[in-house]
Amino acid sequence: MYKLLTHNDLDGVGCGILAKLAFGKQVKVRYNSIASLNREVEWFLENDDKNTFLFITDLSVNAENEKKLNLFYRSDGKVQMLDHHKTALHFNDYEWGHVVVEDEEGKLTSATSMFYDYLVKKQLLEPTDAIAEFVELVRQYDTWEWEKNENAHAQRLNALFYLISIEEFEDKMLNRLKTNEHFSFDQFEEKILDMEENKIERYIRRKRRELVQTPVGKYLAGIVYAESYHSELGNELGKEYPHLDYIAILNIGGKRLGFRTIHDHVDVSEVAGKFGGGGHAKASGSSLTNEAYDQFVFETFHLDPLREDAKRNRYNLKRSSSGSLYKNQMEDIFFLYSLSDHEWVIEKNKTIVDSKFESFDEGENFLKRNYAAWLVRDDTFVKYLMDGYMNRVPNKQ
Ligand SMILES: [Mn+2]
Repeated sequence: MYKLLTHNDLDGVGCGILAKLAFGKQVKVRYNSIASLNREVEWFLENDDKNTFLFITDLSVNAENEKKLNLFYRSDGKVQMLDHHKTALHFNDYEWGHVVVEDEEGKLTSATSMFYDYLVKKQLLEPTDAIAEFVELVRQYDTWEWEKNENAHAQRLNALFYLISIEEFEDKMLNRLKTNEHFSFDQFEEKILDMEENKIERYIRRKRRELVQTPVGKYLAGIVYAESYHSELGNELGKEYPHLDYIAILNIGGKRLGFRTIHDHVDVSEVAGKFGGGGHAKASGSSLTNEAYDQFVFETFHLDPLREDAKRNRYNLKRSSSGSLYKNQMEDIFFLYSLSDHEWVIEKNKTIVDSKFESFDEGENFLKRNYAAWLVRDDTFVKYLMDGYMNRVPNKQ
């Protein structure tokens, strides 16, 4: 018999699906949160048949269970742990531990991709195109590579995973991987995934109008309240407002705080660490502690949301040779234009600002970080130019 204890996210369940493909009825799979794994391991060591082969994937045990598992292994127990989290690397000190964050070719690993390689190498699973394609989608999702590769399939696989129960997802995938030559979604799935995507889009559009910005420590944070779709929301808002260092997503009911960034110069696991949380460089989270509440909720509640740049302009455009016009909440007017290729300047209320900028983007970044300014609509722009023109014509009074 085999037993698999694994994570309850897509990557963890991917391992469960592979285990069932390889061992069929010979494996018991239990999906766990980070917190429940240690209880399951203790139960296994106390109650399970000593001949059962234990796999642990995508999660790591606490120090106490680490010792117990090692004793179990040294007294001929069979255990194999496979993980890809940086924080688990010390398990490589054990013969039964195998932790790889990045493989020899420089490719980021996931638990599912590692478990697949393991099962194929041990000849416990016959490799097929369909399984390999499924494994790759899970890997891309879990490592965020799908984003860089714009692999919508990987994102949709994860969306499907959260739309149905784990059991239903398992059944669907097992059937598909056993019979199909290639991995794909069926028509019904495509339909509900389209509907889900539209729903997320509307949700994000609404949330975009609620975002406030504020400096927190050395960073400029965007803050938004949301209960769902955190990774999509964090990603979209991050791209929409690249002048923000990261997006903080507050779930007041759940007393949780999520952090997302699209920037390489920001490590949000560090930001979360300040509030007792953690995670990855691009995505992290923490509890909404009193300190976090003061910083992100109390201090920012009075702020007006960021205004979006005008989107349907024909004249007041970014990077335009005739300049781009911005405004802020205080009704200050900013005109950003270039003197030459690498020299951009800003006039604030018709007075030139001291700084010079190498590019349009640098100038706009300055405007948005310091003044939360937005690109105004064409009518305001035209009026601004007309006024400027009238002032320069002496006889027109
Ligand atoms: Mn994982």
